[in-house]
Amino acid sequence: FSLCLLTCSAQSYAVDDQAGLGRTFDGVGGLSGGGATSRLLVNYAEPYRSQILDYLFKPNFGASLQILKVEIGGDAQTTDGTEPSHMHYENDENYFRGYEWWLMREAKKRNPNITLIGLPWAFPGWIGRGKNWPYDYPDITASYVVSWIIGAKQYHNLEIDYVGIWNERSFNSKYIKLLRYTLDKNGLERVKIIASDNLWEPITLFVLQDRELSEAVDVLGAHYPGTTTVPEALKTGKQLWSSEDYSTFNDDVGGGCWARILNQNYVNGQMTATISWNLVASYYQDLPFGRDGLMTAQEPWSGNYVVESPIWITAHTTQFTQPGWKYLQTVGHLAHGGSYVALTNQRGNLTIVIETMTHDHSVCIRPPLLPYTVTAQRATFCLKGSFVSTAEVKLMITDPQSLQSIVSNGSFTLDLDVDEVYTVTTITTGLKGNYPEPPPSSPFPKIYKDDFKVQHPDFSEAPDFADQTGVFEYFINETDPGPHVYTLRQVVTQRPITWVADADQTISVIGDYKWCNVTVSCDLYMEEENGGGVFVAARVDKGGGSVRSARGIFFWVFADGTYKVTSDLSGQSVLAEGQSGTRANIWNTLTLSVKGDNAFGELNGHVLWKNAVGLVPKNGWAAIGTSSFQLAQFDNFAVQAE
Ligand code: 147
Repeated sequence: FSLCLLTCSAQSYAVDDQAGLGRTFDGVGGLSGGGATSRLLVNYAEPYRSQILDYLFKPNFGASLQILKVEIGGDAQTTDGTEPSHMHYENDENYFRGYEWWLMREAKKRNPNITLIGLPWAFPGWIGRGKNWPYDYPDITASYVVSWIIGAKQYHNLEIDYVGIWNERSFNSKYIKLLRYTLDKNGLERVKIIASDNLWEPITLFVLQDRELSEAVDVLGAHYPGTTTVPEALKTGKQLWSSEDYSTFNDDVGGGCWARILNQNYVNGQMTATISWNLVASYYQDLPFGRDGLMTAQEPWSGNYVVESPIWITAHTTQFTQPGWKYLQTVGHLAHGGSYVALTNQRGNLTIVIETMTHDHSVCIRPPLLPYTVTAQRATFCLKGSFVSTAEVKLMITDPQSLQSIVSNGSFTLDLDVDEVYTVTTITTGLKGNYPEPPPSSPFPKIYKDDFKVQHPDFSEAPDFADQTGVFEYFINETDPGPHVYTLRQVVTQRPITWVADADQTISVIGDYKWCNVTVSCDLYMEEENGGGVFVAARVDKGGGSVRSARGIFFWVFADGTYKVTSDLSGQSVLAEGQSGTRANIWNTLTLSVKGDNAFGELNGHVLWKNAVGLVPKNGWAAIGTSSFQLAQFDNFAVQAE
């Protein structure tokens, strides 16, 4: 080794397994949900939809993700919308709602080895028997979650590998043990439990103090850990994961954030998996956390999507490793800033990932990043232990075409620039996948119609509607004699166990946030005689966690024979009101026309009110909804925007 020792002057780093190896690598992943972050993806036409999925999941092509984590829909608002539960009601079970099943199947199709994780953010109201809390009846909650796992296998042949507790909310030891017991009782011993998808504490203390809890929990998952862990977490001996991270605008700085944490979550925090919130930014960009995904696919109407830098940052690790590989103990920081990790499959393959991200080029949304400096530097890596004989180490610097053998005399030297990622590996299958440019970006169509007449819809939700409270599903009125056999129906009848403050009304938004002058019309059918109420709206200015305070122009009719025009979803700021003669169990057509400071509303073709617009937002989405958690149907939705 004398030659190497000679070369290993100044800044040199050993790549060595003589003292044993480090932890087992569990993978890099993306998170769909928490919530509704893939909503618009499903409405892309082929071939674009498959191309997007290839960039995310296809091995040796793009991000080549090793983990897919999804939300177990709970009928409630969970950041960018609601996701439907497989059990809206206690006696209801349906494993074909929403798009997470489909997404998991598509991921598995491309990578049969991908690790699948499910985690609830919210639960349907019946789980808490009316209380906004999932742990009073832990047996109900456990069987509800296990049903989802059984349904995944039974209806989609999907084996869920890990399940979580309650995203960023309280955990409960009794519930976690019961969940373990219920899994085992159903033959799901192989399904592992992650806890608690929040901070390192207090779950770590609970695990250290409770033997039975410790036996139930397989992985400690922390969110946005800022690349560090706590000594107690290490003491548990559990795998440590950053089970949600990133959430940063996906420009080059977002890519820098992702590169830095992918390496340093292990270097600083011994974390062996990192999962990006979110997988793909497929929700209206004006909803919260616009474009915080590994790539952007938010225009199904145009087919445009953008493969952003985090995709290629991910590839630097995922295309040259597999879950089950071991980190080496010889990982760390570089002398002039940046970090390196090394992984091996213990059968001769070696991958080294080096990142040199500067502070300003790698700030993540959270936590705050203390100042530090990185400068260009020369680094020599000395191969030792079983890697001495690793003759063929190839170098990849962003562009895999530059593959070349760089090792000589058991070491290699790189001149590292700043804000770069370098992969040095024995793996030769890496590829920068590529499809022809997708169609150019264009705004949501100004004229849009949906009669919801689909006999066998692929998805339970109508294209481009983004539910913000409640769940709107395709529905078939078997007995309807007339034109309303195929409708869209709001189906959440009880306030869910919420994750954020859902509205007291239900609402689904659609269209272009920039819309100002617009006519929205829809046929509406109240199923509730007492307290029934439905609306169409324009210029709706908010969704996500602040949906309760959404403003706009809301035109309501009620089953008690009245109508109302309000500038808010909560119905407090009344612009006009009066008699409409409307009642439940018949269809009414509402038309809302807004132009500048003028507006008018029609009921069944007759003007009911006009010029009632006070202080309302200048622009926003179109929307439909109900005045409370109640059943109601919608048909022949139409928008015409200027
Ligand atoms: C996370 C949620 O788990 C995701 O569903 C999504 O909302 C994501 C958006 O960034 O954020 O929740 C967090 C919210 C706040 C903090 C951390 C995570 N925080 O303030 O540290």
